Amino acid sequence: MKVTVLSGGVGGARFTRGLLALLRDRLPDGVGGTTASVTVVANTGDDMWLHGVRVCPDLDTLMYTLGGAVHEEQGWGRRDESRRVSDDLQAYGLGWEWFTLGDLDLATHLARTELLRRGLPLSEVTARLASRWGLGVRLLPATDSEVETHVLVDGGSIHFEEWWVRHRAALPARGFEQVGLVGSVAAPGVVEALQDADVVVLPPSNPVVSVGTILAIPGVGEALRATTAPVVGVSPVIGGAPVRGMADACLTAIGVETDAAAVARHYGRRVDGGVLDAWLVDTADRAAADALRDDGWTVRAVPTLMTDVATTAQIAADALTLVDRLP
Ligand code: GDP
Ligand code: FO1
Ligand code: CA
Repeated sequence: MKVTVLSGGVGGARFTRGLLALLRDRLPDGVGGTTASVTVVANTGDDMWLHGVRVCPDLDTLMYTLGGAVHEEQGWGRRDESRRVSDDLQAYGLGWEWFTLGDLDLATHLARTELLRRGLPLSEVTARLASRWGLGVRLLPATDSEVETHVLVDGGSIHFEEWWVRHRAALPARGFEQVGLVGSVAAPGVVEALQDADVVVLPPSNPVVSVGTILAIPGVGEALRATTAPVVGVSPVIGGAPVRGMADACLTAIGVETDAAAVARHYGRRVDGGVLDAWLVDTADRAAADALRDDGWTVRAVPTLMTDVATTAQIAADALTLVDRLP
């Protein structure tokens, strides 16, 4: 049983943690053993160089969440974190003004940067970092190329993280641009993970700047459209709003309503040239489910709030059931 997940940070990481719990429960030989393997393709559009170190927020959120080290309430970064380095840098009048890099997190960025400077591609660096944590998944960056999401705002464009964290997505955005996209290629293993999968899952990640950016990498969207595996998505929008974060600002910027049915139609059905075969929405969105079903969609409404791992495992089970892939 091969499962491939296209993931952003917090939403995708929490979903994958539940998926792993489900597979461990249902497949006694264990995930990573003979019966199941999970590949997570992570968004790298949020990555940036910050004062000399390479920061990969979504890869790290996945690594810390699946490795049991995430700051649970925050959703990103390390638990039991401190800020001594950052604070001491401020004393020199330097430091990261609007982006907090904790001391333990900084070790990840330093290690990554060291390995990148030795000439290793990000995919190999990621495998090296991930090996420490025993994640139970193969973690792949969408691309080894530096493709960074920038936001088109009045007067120019800024890095996505500056828009999201510094401005809390409150600066009106006219759209998004993937700087470095031309000439970029999917990281080794990404296209194969889609081609060879038994099922592909679009978890409740940001459809625009997480999943959208992964799909924009040349070859990735094409591989998803062409795979023989069923593709099932879980709505990140519940009752007309994102569960956390400002994904509504991203959707508005590209002219998509913040609504579970609108997000599904934005992804599109594969029979119509889109990327989905089935769509799981929350019970709060039964009306959206009905409207989609009337249009021929395979859709179901279930509780989709990822409140704990067991509840999330049930969401993963519901997603796999919808495309007849529950092991
Ligand atoms: P980010 O990179 O940290 O922003 O994380 P992702 O791109 O993976 O996911 C962000 C999306 O996950 C947001 O749009 C949230 O609305 C959605 N999300 C977060 N928690 C939940 C949840 O419990 N249930 C559902 N359905 N969506 C969630
Ligand atoms: N999110 C914040 O809201 N503030 C931060 O200072 C911040 C720092 C940070 C450092 C490392 C990292 O891996 C993630 C970090 N995030 C921070 C979260 C994250 O970058 C964003 O919430 C997502 O990428 C949005 O998609
Ligand atoms: Ca992100």
